[in-house]
This record gives sequence, C-alpha cells and structure tokens, in this order.
Amino acid sequence: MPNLLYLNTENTYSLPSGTLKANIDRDKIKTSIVHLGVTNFHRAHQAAYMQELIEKHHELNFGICGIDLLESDRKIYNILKDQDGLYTAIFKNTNGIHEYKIIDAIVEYFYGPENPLAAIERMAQPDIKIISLTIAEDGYHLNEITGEFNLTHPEVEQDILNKFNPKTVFGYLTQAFKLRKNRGIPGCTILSCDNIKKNGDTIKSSFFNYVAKTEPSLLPWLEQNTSFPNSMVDRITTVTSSEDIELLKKKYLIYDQWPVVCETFSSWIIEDKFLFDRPDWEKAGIQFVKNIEPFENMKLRILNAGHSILGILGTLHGYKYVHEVANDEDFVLFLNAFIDKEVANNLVGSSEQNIQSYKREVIQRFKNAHIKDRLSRICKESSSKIPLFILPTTQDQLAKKDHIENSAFLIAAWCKYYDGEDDQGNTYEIMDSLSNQLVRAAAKSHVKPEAFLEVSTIFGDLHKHQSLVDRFKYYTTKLRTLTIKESLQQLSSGR
Ligand code: CS2
Repeated sequence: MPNLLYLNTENTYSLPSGTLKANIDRDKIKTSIVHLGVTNFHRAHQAAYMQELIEKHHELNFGICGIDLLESDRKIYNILKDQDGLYTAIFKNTNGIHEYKIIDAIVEYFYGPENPLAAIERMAQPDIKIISLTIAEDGYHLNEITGEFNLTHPEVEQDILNKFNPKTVFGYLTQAFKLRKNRGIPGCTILSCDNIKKNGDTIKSSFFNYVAKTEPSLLPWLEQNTSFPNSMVDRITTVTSSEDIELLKKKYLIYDQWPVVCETFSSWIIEDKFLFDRPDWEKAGIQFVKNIEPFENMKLRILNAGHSILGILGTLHGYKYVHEVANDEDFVLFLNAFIDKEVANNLVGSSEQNIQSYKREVIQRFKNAHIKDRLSRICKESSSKIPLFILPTTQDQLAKKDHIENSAFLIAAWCKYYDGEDDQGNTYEIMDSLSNQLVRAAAKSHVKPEAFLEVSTIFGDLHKHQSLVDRFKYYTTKLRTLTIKESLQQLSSGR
C-alpha cells in the first residue's frame, strides 16, 4: 500500500486538513482530568465529548491523562504511547454512514502495573480537578446481592497488604489522596462512568470502606475534599475488528493500530456536584440534573438488560451479532414483553410515554448492522451484569407479586447458556470470572433444576420465592427439549 502513515502527531501534519484531524496545537492542551481505565467506551464517549469541546469551543483546559491499571490494558497503553495518545473514532449510524475523527483529547498516559508510584503521583498533582473512571461492573468488587463493597475480594485483600503496589482502583485512589492531603493540595471530583446503579454513591461507599480499613485517619479529610456525582452514560461501543483497521488504511492511508468503533448516538447525564471547575460540558450536549435515578434506571433496565437478553437468547440460537437478534421478531417480541410487563411499572419517575419511546429507540439502535456488535462482548462477564441489569426487576416484581414469567424464562435460558452449545450444535466460549461455578451449577440443574438458582452469590435468596422457582423449573425443563426459538414462540402464543 503506498505511503501508509502510522498514526502519530508528526504524521498527522501530512494529512489533508479538515477531514480527519482538527487543526489543534496539542501542546496547548492542559491536563485536568485523570481517567482510570482507557477502555474503548471511554475513548468513544468521554474523550469524544472532550474532543468536541476542544474543536468547537477551544476548550484547552481539560485534557485527559489516561491511566490503565490492569495487566490486560498493556496493549492499549503501548498503542497510546506509540501514537502520542491519538486514535481514530469511527462513528457508524444505522444507515451505514460512517464518520471518522482523530481524537486529540488524551494527552498523557500512564500504565499502573509498570510503575504504580508514577501513576499515583500524577493523580496527586494539583492540576488534576477530576478523576473519572470506567473500570467495568466487576472492577467495583461489589457483592452481587447486597451491592456492598467486598472487602474480602482477593485483589482487595492483596491491596490491603501491598499499599504501594496496588491492583485495584481503591488502592490507587487511597495513596493519591493521602499524598494530596499531606501536601496540602485540595481534593477533587471522582466521576464514575460505569453502568452501575448510583455509580457515584457506589464508588464513594466502596472507596470509603476501603479507606476505613486501610487509612482511617484520611476519612475526615476525604469527606470534606471529594465529591462523587452520579452519572448515566450511553453509547454502544463495539470491539474493533481488523476490517475497521483495514478500512482506515484504504480510505485515508492511515495505520491506526486501534481505532474505536461506536454508534453515532451518545448520551451523558450527570449530577451537577463537582468540587471545583468542570468543563462546560453543556456545550457538547451533556445534561446536568439534580437526581439521576430515573434516567439511570431506565438505561440499565431497558438498554443494558435488553442487551443481556438478546445476548443470551441470541447466543443460544447460534447468532453472533446483536443486530441479527434484534431483527428477529421472536426475540424482539420477548424483549418487548419483558419491558412492558416487568420493567415498565418499576421505573419510578419516568412516564409511560418516555418508557415506550426510549424502548423503541433502543431497539432501533440494536438493529444497527453496521457497528457489528458481537454477542460475545455482551455475554462477557454476565455474572456481574445480570444481577445489576435484570435481577432488580425480578426482585421488584416478586415484591409486588406481579408478572415474573419473562424473568423466569430468561434465568432458565441463562442457565442453559452455561451448557456452552447453541441450537445449531456449535459450541461457544464462555468468558466469565465465575464461569466455573456457574457451569457446575448449570450441569447440576440437569438433575435438580433449582441448583442454578441456588448460586447465592448471584441470586441471593431468590430461590426462596416458590413462584419463581416453579416457573424457572418449568422453563428449564422446556428448554431442554425445545430450541430457544420454539420456546419463545410457545411463550408468546401463551402455550
Ligand atoms: C452493554 C453495554 O456491556 C454490555 O452489556 O450493554 O456495554 C452497552 O453497550 C453500553 O452501556 C451502551 O451505553
């Protein structure tokens, strides 16, 4: 291929101006945000919002320093280093129109596992006003049932013993804030951008629990010098494929080792309680509200739950992508029924009209064939997703003695998912940190169906609700003899 440009600052000067790369003097961007966990989602969402502020509103005071904390993040760290923090975002809408943009917003990057003290030092510098994070549901180390911080998680226990070589976000935050306090530097805002109910309150209580155990004398200072806004984040961001990398090479003669691919839709709603300055995010369409709960509940219980539902049921059928399942009426009927009969009446603060239009919009977004969102991405770590996205709905319905048919069916399908074979006779990989335990429970359920529901770290005391156990057993048995499609058809025809 002629004159292929490796993406880095110098090479961007050779790009035709205006199209892909905005004309920005990156040396002028000052860092004020540390972001922990430079995931695809962060690169497609928060960093893209910052890009808009930089490009359209000349906001140069809130550059991002990305810090990766996991061994598995080594690849993205090395690429960011190679590419001077630059990468391409590819936005794909439902009509197949793609937009490409080189994102300038990440101007520094650190890699915790290589040099934890350097990362902690950067977090402690006075120019940092916001520490945001995307560490995924399992990074919070919450007890799936109580939602409380799990102080006995092996990684947490390890951090308690190795304060200066932490693995968890809590270990990093504690040391950084200790430095800030000792040096007389003010605290800052901690902004969770994960799909967790009350994500700000949750990170606060986990962090404070951890500090109470490890550095109790820091707590009173932290109370005064930190703020934890809750936020709702939304943009479907897929796993980048080699075709996307090739596309950039062909179209722009650019070799970007890891572009990020997402839908054009994006939303971010935040509670406005920042300790110090924050970017004028309103200018980029971010909404600030007093109470996040209605927005967050609707997003987690419709979009994320909907994803998990299509992910599990679709995988059982043999589909590979979200859009394939979202275009199959049998599956969409189930999703509609779950939302209408079980989710909707628990969304306090949202009108029926809002719920219906959000549902329709979400299903349309799921149908986007161009982003090629893999079911394997959705099903990955579903042991930390189902308890956050689906089971709260089941619990609410049980408390009201209301309809639980779809919940019971779904849990039965989830149990079958751990058999690892789809209806076409093909096997699929199960990527879940609790897979051993769940595969064992699912195998046991062939003889004693309720064994799956008895995994108390996931289901708590749900197995004590006879109405759920009965319907779960019924569907587990059904799913052993019928395919997922046949079972869905029977369910929707009321047989
Ligand atoms: C998905 C989310 O991981 C999942 O299960 O539901 O990543 C989803 O794509 C985002 O939350 C969309 O905002």
